[in-house]
Amino acid sequence: MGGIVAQNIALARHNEDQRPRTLVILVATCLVAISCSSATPQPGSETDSSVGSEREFKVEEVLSDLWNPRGVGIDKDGALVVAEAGLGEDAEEHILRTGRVTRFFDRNSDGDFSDDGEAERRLDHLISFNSVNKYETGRDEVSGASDVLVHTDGRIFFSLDGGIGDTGGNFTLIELAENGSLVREIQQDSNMTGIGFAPDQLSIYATQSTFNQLIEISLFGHPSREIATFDRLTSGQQAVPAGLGVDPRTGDILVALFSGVARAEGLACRFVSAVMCDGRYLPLIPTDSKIVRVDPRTGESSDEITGLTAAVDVAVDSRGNVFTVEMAADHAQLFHQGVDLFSSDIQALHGGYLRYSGRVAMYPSDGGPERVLAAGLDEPTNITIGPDGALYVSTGQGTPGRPIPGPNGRTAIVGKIIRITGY
Ligand SMILES: [Ca+2]
Ligand SMILES: [Ca+2]
Repeated sequence: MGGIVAQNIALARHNEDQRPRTLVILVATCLVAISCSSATPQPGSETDSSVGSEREFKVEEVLSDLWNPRGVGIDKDGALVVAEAGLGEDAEEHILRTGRVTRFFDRNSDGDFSDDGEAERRLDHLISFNSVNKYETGRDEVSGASDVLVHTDGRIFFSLDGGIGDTGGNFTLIELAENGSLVREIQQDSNMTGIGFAPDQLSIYATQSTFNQLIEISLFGHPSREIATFDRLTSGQQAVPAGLGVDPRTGDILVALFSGVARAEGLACRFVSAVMCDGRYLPLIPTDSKIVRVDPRTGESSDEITGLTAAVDVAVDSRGNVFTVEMAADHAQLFHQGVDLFSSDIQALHGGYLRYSGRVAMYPSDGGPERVLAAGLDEPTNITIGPDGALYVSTGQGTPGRPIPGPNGRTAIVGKIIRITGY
């Protein structure tokens, strides 16, 4: 891990002339946040008979074998519009790039989206890269297509993280017509890990994880507006806003602050041995992550849910219930530099974050206790609430097919979307 620290510092210095020194480290961390993952569906840790008693509490897989599914939008027909960040191949050639946007429609109404003719590609060959070597993080984190929104008029918006190269960053909000044809690309200064419509759908809120900011993007060509810049967290690390959700009752924006790397000193050392409290970088401090509530008019923010670990997304339903996604419970087994994640004889390592330790929790609007709806998920990254209250969660962040330790021994990364109903 000391090596990673040194490399992070070296890279940060290398980039000093272009951007703030913290940027590279931040980027690395947010990429993690952006990613999605695969999960093995399993029952939630509790069943609740007092709520929704007419429906059975269910956690089921509705899509599998995806390449880093991230944002999910739902159109007026109930189809899922899914952004996949891709394989992380970092291809120069357009044709070799693997990010994509696909509409999945349950034509035969059997409850899944994986029958013949149910997938319609909207866009492919989108840029896809892995930060493990690009940003020298040692973590298997794929970036590219990030979050998706479907407007009530059918238009699709999605954010695309093209990464930071020698000539600067390449970050775009892309608008597609209902039929999938490209309408326009709106360039931004930073990645847009999470996006959400303002209640009137005339603008889009976006989290810029590399800048620790929340912004509002005009859909009428006006300049973007900064709503808030987030302070550092408990252990002195950057906030790194990841996903967001708009509260349909109030218009407030709830933002998941994933948290960035921290220096091993003071409070940051409470989960490491004394000998490791030597100023090195710690990729993740458990319980430092949180959800904040932001008033989009004033930019004022307040803590909504604290004590989380790697909170990567948040959503609010029409009754004010809040749902959170935590990507992993800790960091684990970073890769050495130059690792080939596609190699067939690569060891089964966690490779950045503890696999199968993500979870989805509900915080009832009546102030009742937290309810864990799904645990042991493999690096989940996004949550979307369907019109019927179904929760769609993207899982399986990382290089598809890479061997990893699973709950029952060696397994491989598979991108999936699970649905949680009857909670
Ligand atoms: Ca089907
Ligand atoms: Ca989301």
